[in-house]
Amino acid sequence: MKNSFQTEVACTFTALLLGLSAIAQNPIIRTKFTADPCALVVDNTVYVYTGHDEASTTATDYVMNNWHVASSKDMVNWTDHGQRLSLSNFSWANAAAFASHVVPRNGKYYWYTCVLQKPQLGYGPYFGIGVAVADNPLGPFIDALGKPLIKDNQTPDLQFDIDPCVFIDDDGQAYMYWGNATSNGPLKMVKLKANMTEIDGAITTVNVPAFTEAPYLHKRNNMYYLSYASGWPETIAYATSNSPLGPWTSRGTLNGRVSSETNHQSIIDFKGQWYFVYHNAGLPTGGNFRRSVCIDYLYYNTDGTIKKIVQTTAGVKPVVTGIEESSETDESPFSFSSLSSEAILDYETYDFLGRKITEGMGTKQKIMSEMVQGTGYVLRIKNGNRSGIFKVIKY
Ligand code: FUB
Repeated sequence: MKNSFQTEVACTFTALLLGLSAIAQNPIIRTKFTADPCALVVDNTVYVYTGHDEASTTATDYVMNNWHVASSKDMVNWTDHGQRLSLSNFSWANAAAFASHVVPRNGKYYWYTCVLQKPQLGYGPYFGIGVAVADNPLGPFIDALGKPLIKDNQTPDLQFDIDPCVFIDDDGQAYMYWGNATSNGPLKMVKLKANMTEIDGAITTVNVPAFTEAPYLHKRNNMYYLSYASGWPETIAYATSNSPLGPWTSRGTLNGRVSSETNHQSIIDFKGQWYFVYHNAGLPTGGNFRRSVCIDYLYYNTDGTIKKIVQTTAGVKPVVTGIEESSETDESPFSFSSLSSEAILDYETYDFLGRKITEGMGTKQKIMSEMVQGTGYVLRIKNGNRSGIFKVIKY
């Protein structure tokens, strides 16, 4: 029989465990094994497109036959939309539904994949890159070409044409990056035509140190960031440039080792906060071929470089599900929603009867976190050239 001290310890321990499990958001998908995330923001929703690890606990290689999608409006509550694309969508595919990337253009969604090609088709013995297209983020997706966009034999110095990432610059030019270091394979890049299903010009080689696979390009404040899996076991390294064509300045490690040998990232800005979406082997019975998608915060230094990712099991906090905003005065030189997430604001909030509710200093995220969902506020930002009065409704 327990004495009262033992009972108290047991209760405290149980409460601690409940508390920990309540805040552990990583991995974000727990009902299956998912890998190689590509995150995409569409309006108020984040979609995460993943590969699907189906290998058994004793497997010594990947078993990947299809790709899945999950979505969230707050980065914490995820809806699993299940399988949305599979090897069977590509008549020329043989096996290995490896990493993929989705990009929207002209009201359509283009899902770039890499798969082993059927050898009898003469495209080369290894991987090709395919593209499927749909009218909305969840599909149905169909093979846009009926053949690879990039065939293995188009890149004699690259054995594994895998891990496509497509980036569309502000001027509308699309670029695709892909590659894998097997047999010293390099990182490749080619421009895409506006139809997103044809290459535009020659395939070139991109020079970055210790490239392994998983290139990902994003842009912030006119700086281009090329992150990629590096070394083995992999870390995520990154380089910066003032052009998507380079030259690239190496910036070191962005994400250290994870619990799987592979490391694969996607980087998004959702409602003014940057996120690092990646995979590890964090689920029970997880491993190198049984991976799981996680999300942690990504922060920039003032010089535009990125702070090393802090991997957590707690994950990220829920974001407000949306704001509606209207400017109340002509003195507002900016919109509240367009403010950078790092800007420190001196602010006051009032209800619509003019009664002050809160005041303080902090980021947009701090202000929004103090607002009750579904409520309207008058927000007065007081600092200098960022002063303005807004009507903000959190919904
Ligand atoms: O998931 C299969 C392969 O593992 C991907 O294509 C690579 O990026 C690595 O994560």
